[in-house]
Amino acid sequence: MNISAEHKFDNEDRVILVKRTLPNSDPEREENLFKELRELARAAGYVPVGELTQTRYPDSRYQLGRGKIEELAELVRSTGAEKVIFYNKLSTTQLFNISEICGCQVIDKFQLILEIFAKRATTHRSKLQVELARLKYEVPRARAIVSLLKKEERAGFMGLGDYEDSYEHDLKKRIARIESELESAKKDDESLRAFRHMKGFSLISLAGYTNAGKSTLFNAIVNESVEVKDMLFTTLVPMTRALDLGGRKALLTDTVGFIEDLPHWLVDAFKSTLEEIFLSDLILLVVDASEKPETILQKLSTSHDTLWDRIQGVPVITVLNKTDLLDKSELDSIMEQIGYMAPNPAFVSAKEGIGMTALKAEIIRHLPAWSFCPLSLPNSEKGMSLLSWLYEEGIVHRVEYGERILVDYEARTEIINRAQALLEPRED
Ligand SMILES: Nc1nc2c(ncn2[C@@H]2O[C@H](COP(=O)(O)OP(=O)(O)OP(=O)(O)O)[C@@H](O)[C@H]2O)c(=O)[nH]1
Ligand SMILES: [Mg+2]
Repeated sequence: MNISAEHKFDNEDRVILVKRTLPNSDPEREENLFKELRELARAAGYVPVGELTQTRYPDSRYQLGRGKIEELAELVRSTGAEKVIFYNKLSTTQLFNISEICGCQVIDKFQLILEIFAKRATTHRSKLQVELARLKYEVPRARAIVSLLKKEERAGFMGLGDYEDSYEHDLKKRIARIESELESAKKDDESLRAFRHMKGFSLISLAGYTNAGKSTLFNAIVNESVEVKDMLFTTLVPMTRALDLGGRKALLTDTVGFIEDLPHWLVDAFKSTLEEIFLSDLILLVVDASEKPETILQKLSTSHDTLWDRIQGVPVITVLNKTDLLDKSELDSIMEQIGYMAPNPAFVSAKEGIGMTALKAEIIRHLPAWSFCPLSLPNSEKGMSLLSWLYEEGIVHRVEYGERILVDYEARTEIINRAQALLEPRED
């Protein structure tokens, strides 16, 4: 595998990917699951330098057979890998034994997913949620780790009984603290959205499965657009760029990819990393058009299920990406099969920059309409609170305090309509 020029990871740790497969399992499905592991490792910023699989029932001490583990240890040595990533869930005993033999850190798929979420969590709330999932994953292991160390009679672990209690106690205390912090964190994120709207930005996010090409499309759109220099946003949310789209200011955000078959304890953390999407004015749902139509359909349907209950009224543009890998008749055949779920998709190749002009026009067309309007508010406590709401939702160009408060105001049309409706009874 070429690990030189084309990869630009911020992590670059070399890893070995490992999967144990049950006898009699479907080889095509197994290959897809391994592919998913490669994509997850890539998404976390790792560079896979070796792969190992074995077909057998799980071994309670090593997950794989003892001989295979020796082979893995040799592979770690010869490639200089810094970490081993197992597709299979590992017990604490297995983690401990394998890392002893391989002489490096060992993690399983769930810890890998947690690492990805931790990297992608942008809001305070989503960071807390990811940390919470991590601590909860740790609790059942805490006791096991301590008893393993005891059994091995590690030096330096005197008074382990106390240590055991305090470690678990400490984890539980941290969990309780985060849970209570989460209660109040919601407000911060909502005020972040208000703050962006206040400066006249519409919020656009890129959603879709891992490997669909969201980040490539993100870069393609940024390259094709004029960037609005706004350091503040870039600092607040690293995966966000401020753009000028045909005179309209927008914040484009790349998000973490959807992942299939998440265990229930990871779902809250996952959804919290999607918070950016739920706060958006427009969603670009990116789909890899080079996959089989059945796969595309199934991914579209899972994406809709994930998004639907939280995004009522928010327009979604389905973007069929990687069209450079297909010819016209293949595209037609895909559309025949998936057209009912994505009636008017944008066809692009983010990599080749094809279809970008049409996509941009489509984006601009779907941005929530803004309008300009002079408003006259009563100069009272009620008027002042209405004014502060106006500040949150749009741009106050001019404000003049007199018998009434006169405001030159620009905002989403929906906000102007609401403001006018609130003012009407007082106009009589
Ligand atoms: N042929 C082709 N490959 C593409 C295109 N867009 C992206 N890719 C490739 O698809 C792979 C995944 O692209 P990314 O942009 O990293 O995908 P992503 O959706 O951001 O993935 P995650 O961040 O892991 O969720 C990369 O190898 C890209 O080079 C395209 O239009 N055509
Ligand atoms: Mg990406």
